[in-house]
Amino acid sequence: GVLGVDHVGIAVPDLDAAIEWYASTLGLAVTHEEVNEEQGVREAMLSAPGGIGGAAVQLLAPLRADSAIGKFIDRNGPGIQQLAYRVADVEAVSAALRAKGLRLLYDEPRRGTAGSRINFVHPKDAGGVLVELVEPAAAH
Ligand code: CMX
Repeated sequence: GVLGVDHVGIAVPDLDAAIEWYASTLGLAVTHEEVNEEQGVREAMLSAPGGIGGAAVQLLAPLRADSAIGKFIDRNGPGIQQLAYRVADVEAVSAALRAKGLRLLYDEPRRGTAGSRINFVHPKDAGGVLVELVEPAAAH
């Protein structure tokens, strides 16, 4: 099942500018940064140094205008784009949600941050929230 909230994903037009804003305004520091070509994003994970170790903030900047983040910013402007839950087994949770009639975006998990395996529930089947399921690489 779901283990907890892994991160909140925020769509930003410019990753470097957003990283600087979160550092200077809220004191958050980057713990991981990568480019995911398949998802069409440049992304960074942030957390509070010496903090409570809760969910991370994920900044997502589009690599292309026709990517999920590019389209999201086009339609809504920058803002919260997704809520990601950590799971131990993404296939098992995806199957359980499909059995409840929810639409999963992918038939098979795809590669997410840091080698994790991910899938998404369509926001129209989750109360208007794009829900990501994340199985961390270490758990597999
Ligand atoms: N949160 C809430 N609602 C959203 C949404 C979001 N992020 N994105 C779209 N919607 C809503 C739209 O407002 C629209 O609603 P209305 O019909 O009422 O206007 C509806 O969903 C559109 O749905 P759609 O036509 O099926 O799909 P879109 O072309 O808008 O794409 C989605 C939406 C979720 C399928 C697409 O963004 C997607 O495939 N996302 C998964 C991948 C992703 O987000 N990657 C980036 C992050 C990568 C990572 O985390 O590693």
